[in-house]
Amino acid sequence: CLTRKRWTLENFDVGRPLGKGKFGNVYLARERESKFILALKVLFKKQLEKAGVEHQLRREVEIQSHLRHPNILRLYGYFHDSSRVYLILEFAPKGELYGELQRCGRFDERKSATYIAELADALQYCHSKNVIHRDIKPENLLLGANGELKIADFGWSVHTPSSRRSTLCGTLDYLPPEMIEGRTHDEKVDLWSLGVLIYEFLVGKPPFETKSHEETYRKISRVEFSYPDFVSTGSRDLIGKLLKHDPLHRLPILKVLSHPWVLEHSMKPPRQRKPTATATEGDTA
Ligand code: AK3
Repeated sequence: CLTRKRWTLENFDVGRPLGKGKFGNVYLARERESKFILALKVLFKKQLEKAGVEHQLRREVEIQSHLRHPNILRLYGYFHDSSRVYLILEFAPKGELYGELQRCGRFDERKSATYIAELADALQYCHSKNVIHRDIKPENLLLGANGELKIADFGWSVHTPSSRRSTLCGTLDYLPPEMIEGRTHDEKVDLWSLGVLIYEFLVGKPPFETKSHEETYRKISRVEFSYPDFVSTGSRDLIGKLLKHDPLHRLPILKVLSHPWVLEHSMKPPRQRKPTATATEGDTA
């Protein structure tokens, strides 16, 4: 049982590092008593204080404790010692989607549409609980044992609506106009990021990527991007309907799930379908 118990580092055997981050690394770990395999993210209190993000971490833990979805990485709990905070996380055996994209260069339509369907399903669930992730990008997407997508790192997530202007650190590539311009925003920011991701899966790089922050900023606020020839009409239609400057004009998340390009190429079976009398295990037809 990973809940209602006080954890300390003594409870875990810590193994190899799985990844490095700005505030600390994540390690493979095993709970000694149950032998349960998990991931342990170590964050340094000094660095969290210096960056003034302790409230975000508290919010992440609070938000994550209410989320249960096959495509959202579980955060089981946390503990701390004098210098560090530890997040007890579900282990994603196939690692970061970012790494897979680097290896492949870009994904075919089948793989892209499958990931997008999983992502849209998870986001639809988050939005139904008034949670927006706000930091959807390949680095924050992990892969489960069967290659299924898992959204991770809710460190930037909030309850809607939000007008918070926390300092934007890192890349602007996945952020919508209303966020880079510091306006109020809602769950429709994740729709924009979804559009950026479909493009990146299919092309191998995000649509507004440039060498400079300023140039990327300008391209985002003008929604200035183009498609290589090999990008299909169907995927262009979906990307175009998500990368709209006005958040109200973006395709709603449920319509992403039922978009013809997603339905045609996704390998993910539609959810919430009950088995019928004619579709049982023995059937081969
Ligand atoms: C396999 N990798 C919040 C703040 C600052 C599981 C950080 C694997 C992995 C894995 C977070 C996170 C994360 C999940 C994924 C960890 F204060 N939740 S990171 C790489 N490979 N399996 N997990 N990686 C703050 F601003 F809020 C810094 C966070 N939060 O990092 N949360």
